[in-house]
Amino acid sequence: MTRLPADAKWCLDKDLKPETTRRYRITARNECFASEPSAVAKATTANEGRMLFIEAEKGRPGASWRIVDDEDASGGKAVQSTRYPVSKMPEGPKDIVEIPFDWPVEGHVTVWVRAKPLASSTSDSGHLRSDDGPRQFVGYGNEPTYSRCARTFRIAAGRHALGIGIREANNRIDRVFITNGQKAPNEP
Ligand SMILES: [Ca+2]
Repeated sequence: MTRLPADAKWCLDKDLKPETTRRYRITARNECFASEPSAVAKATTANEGRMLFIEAEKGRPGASWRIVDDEDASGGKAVQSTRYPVSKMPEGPKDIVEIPFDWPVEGHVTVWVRAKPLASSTSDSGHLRSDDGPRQFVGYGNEPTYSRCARTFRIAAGRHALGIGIREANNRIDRVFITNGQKAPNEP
């Protein structure tokens, strides 16, 4: 039971779990009497979503990538592209960092890639794909600092492989964040 001031226009119910429906009824009271409870009002907290962080250097980098030390990267390491250019998602595995992951439910997932171009115009893009799906262009920002870009895929439940492809040399991929929720990652 929550008591509110007479002029209250709202009541915030904090610290609830995601995807939980709560039901509320309102009773107005004065010093002597209480009204009948109102009809039930329902509210459901948002789907926070599943979240998965994977270090790019823990994936399977093809021969056109190398693992580099980077103090700005999560885990102190990233993968850096070395081959330039390819205009399409490469056919073979050498130009791809393959990142396997398990996903328990069918549906849309947003994949956030934390990446850094070492030069603003010649290393600021790449490719991303899910399993054997179509490649998607990803821009890695204009500054030589880490930022995140996102693409959305629809996947089945089960084992998957995210493919990060080379489009330009000398960009660094630090980490990926996979979620079916609405939230962007709140950590590197
Ligand atoms: Ca990393």
